[in-house]
Formats: sequence, structure tokens, C-alpha cells
Amino acid sequence: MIDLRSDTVTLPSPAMREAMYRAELGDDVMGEDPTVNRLEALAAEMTGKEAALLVVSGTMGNLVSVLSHSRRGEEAILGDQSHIFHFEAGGASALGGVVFHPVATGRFGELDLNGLKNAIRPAATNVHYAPPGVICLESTHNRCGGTILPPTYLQAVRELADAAGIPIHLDGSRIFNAAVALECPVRELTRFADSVQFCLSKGLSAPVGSLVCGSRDFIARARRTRKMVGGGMRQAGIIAAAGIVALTEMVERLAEDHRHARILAEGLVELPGMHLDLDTVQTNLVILGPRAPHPEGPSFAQELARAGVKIGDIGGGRFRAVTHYGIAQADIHEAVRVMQKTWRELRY
Ligand code: TLP
Repeated sequence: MIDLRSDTVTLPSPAMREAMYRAELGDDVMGEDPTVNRLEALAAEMTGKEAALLVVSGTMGNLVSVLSHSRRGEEAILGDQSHIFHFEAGGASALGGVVFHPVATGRFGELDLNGLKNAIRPAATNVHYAPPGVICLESTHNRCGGTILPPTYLQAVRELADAAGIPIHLDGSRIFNAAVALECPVRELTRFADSVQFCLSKGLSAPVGSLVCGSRDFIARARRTRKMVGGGMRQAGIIAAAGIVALTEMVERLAEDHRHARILAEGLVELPGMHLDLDTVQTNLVILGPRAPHPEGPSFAQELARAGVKIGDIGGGRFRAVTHYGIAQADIHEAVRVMQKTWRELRY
């Protein structure tokens, strides 16, 4: 089976298992796990922030960040296609009373600057408004197909946020994919945000964990919020050990996943009736689907799974294939072959 549903299916590398076995441990809620402390210092250094905090998941990282930036009744201004808005069970609203204010998302995951400007409504100007608490960006962008927010765009949002005095949180679950694709240090992308959350458990292949990075003050608040949502872990060095390997050994290889995504996309784009926007294939995600809605019948993903290739069904007649550690170039060629055959059989 060639599993392209997500890069979250990646299994830890042998070096990670070895590091987990040997990890020096302590009680992290007491700040005494040396391996967690090492990972947090490394993450802070790489993202150019003062401090970092290990959390269980990307969802928890975003939740803790939004709650640490904003107060109950304030707005999180975010993309209408963002992961925080769509796929995180409304956590910041449900648990923290933060109001989601969605803004239209462009083709590459960018929020229209005018839309963003209009969404920032200082409470002082009108009694009807919930005041802005935080702006959330996402790069690479999941629903847009792994697209990158370029530094020029991040800079423009930074200027807007500074003018309004609002912090920026970056959902950088796959920010290392962006950095590798742009061939720049990750800190060149994270420097525009007050906080960033990135995942160890996606393309970087660690089994569990995300890091929230930001100023010392912000991370102190985030640490308390993490405790509040039940995310304080004890001998978390077991997880952190794999995370250190992820950051030191697994970043550069993301370029291979990007090459594979390109091969996959180019092998499918010319199929009859195929809608696949090659310009959005910038990292390791490929979103595709039929140009015209398909009549009743089995979906492409269901048929493919029967033929030995798993991809994700992301709704609205669209599918997602994700390349990752553990998928070799030969698997990609095989996946293209099977996908072409299945597509033709389904007569899209
Ligand atoms: N995305 C997952 C699933 O939710 C669909 C995936 O397979 O892509 N931000 C972004 C941009 C994400 O893509 C994800 C996970 C998260 C946050 C949440 O991370 P986790 O799953 O660790 O809570």
C-alpha cells in the first residue's frame, strides 16, 4: 500500500527510536526534563525566538497561542480556509471565548490585505465591535495545497499588524517545508510573526509533538495555558528526543518530498477532466479533482485504495496526495501509474 493521505502517517526513523530509548528524562511540568529543555532551546534558536514550548499537537499549539495572545471576547482574525477555522473543533472559541473573524483566503493561502485591514476594527471606534486580539496566518497552507506565504507578503501583514498594535500568530505546521522550498533559514519566515507553531509529527516524521515559539513573556503565558488545557506532560523527553532528531536530521530531506510531489502532479495534470493547479504545488501537497462534478458512483479515493494507493478525500470533489518520509521515488512512479489507470477507468 502506498499511503499518501498525509505526512502525519510517517513513522519515526531508526535514529529517532534510538534517541527515544536513550533519552535523559525528568519531570517537564517542573521544568526538569533535560531533553525537553534541549529541544525547546533548539526550536527557539532555529525560529529566532527567545523561547519555545513543547505541546502535544499542532491543534494544541494553535489553541495555546491564540488563547495566550487574546482575551475572551476578542477576535482572532484568520483565513476562511485556515486549519484553525476549519479543522480544530473551534477550540479557541469553545474553550477561550475568542471570536473567529474569517477573511477571504486567496489562491496561495494569503489573506487579502484590504480584507485584513477591514477586519481590524478597533473597539474604541464602535461599541458594536469585538476588539481584535490576534491575526493568524498559515504557511504552508493546507487547504490551498501546501502553498507558501512569501517574505514580502509576511512583511506587508507585519506592517499592518504593527500599525494596529495586534500580534501575529503563524500556523507553521509545515513551515520547514516552506523554508526548504525557498532555500532560506526558517527564521527568515518566522521573524515576521510574534509566535509560530510548527509540527514535528508531519514531514519531519517524529511520532508526536509541536513547538510554540515566541518571546519569553509570551511563552510563559503559553506554558500556563498549556497546563490549563491539560497539556502539561511529565517525562516528555521520550517525545522530545525524537523531535531533536527531526530538527537536526530530517529538515533537508523535505526537498525530496517536494520533488516527489512535483513528479506526481506532472504525471496527473494532463489527464482528461483533471483539475490540478500546478502553480500551487510548491511543497509536498497535491490537491486534485475532476473539473466537472462526477455522477454517482465510487469516489476516486475509494477506487484508488482498492488498487493499492491511499489519498485523502477533502470534500467538495477534491482529493489530496501528500508525499513524505518512507515514500521512495519508485513508489511515486507506481502511484502515478495506478492513479492514471484508475482515473481513466472512472471516466472523469
Ligand atoms: N493537518 C492534518 C489534518 O488535520 C488534516 C493533515 O493531515 O494535514 N495546522 C495545519 C496547517 C495542519 O495541516 C494541521 C494538521 C494542524 C494545524 C493540526 O495539527 P495536529 O494534527 O498535530 O493537531
